[in-house]
Amino acid sequence: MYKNFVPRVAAIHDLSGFGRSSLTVVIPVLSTMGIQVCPLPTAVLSTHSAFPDLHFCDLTDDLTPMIEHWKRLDLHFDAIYSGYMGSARQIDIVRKFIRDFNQSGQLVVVDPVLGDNGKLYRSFSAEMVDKMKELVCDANVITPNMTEAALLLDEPYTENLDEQELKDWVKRLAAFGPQTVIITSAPVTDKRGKTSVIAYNSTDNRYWKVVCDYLPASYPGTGDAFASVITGSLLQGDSLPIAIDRAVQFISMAVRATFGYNYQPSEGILLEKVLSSLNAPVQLSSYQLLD
Ligand code: PXL
Repeated sequence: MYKNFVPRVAAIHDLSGFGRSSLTVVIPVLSTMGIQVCPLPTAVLSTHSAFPDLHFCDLTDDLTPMIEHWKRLDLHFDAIYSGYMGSARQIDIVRKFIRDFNQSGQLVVVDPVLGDNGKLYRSFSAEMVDKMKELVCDANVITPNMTEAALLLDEPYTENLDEQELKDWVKRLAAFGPQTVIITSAPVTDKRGKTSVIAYNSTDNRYWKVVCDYLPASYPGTGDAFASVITGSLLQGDSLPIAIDRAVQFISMAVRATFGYNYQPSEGILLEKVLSSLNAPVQLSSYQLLD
């Protein structure tokens, strides 16, 4: 069997030059965690899409020739990890990539990037939502935020779901195909000033929850950092609740490192200040098993 000396990930995300999202977050996080990142860029943008007047180069027509070259090189990937798509049409190409590069024991993480705070990201349409519903079927692990979970389930966006309803959402998302569903920015209706991550693994039928403090700020790219830590942690052999704990702690630390400055949130979390913490052993773990 083929073995990479360092775990290798095919990272199918856009490259946004400014604003700390997508590949400019995925690469440093996974490299710091000792994982080789091979980017397959879905688009090149001057900035992420929250800035006005950005320049956008769609790479849909370049993906297949790039993938064909990788096939000629007979590359093997321990994980395939996708995020922001440059077009809805790309999703069929990415699905074929997942089929063609499939190998046993491979991790397939799909972060179904569609929107945040109840809204679709600029430049996305209902067609992107429909295609994303197909892409999540091919994953082992998906990491939607509440907005994306609602869009995938055709539910209205709400911040008022209780724990039982959140358990229903993760289970319904697992019915699309992925064994593991992790919903971020999930509400904690019985505690003020808190937010949570809720997860479900269909192979052992267990639900997990990690609660953390909510700070009133929203930084683009935190979802990318979260899903990247999950990918790195699972590749390092961590259990699902430990992977979630590590990702929550990393994001909390990054948000706290950023929040105290008088700073434009659109520039993203100050990732560079906290990257090295990814090398520290898990210090304190706060996950709960839900009944
Ligand atoms: O963080 C998700 C993301 C990725 N890529 C681009 C984005 C966003 C969110 O705004 O605009 C281009």
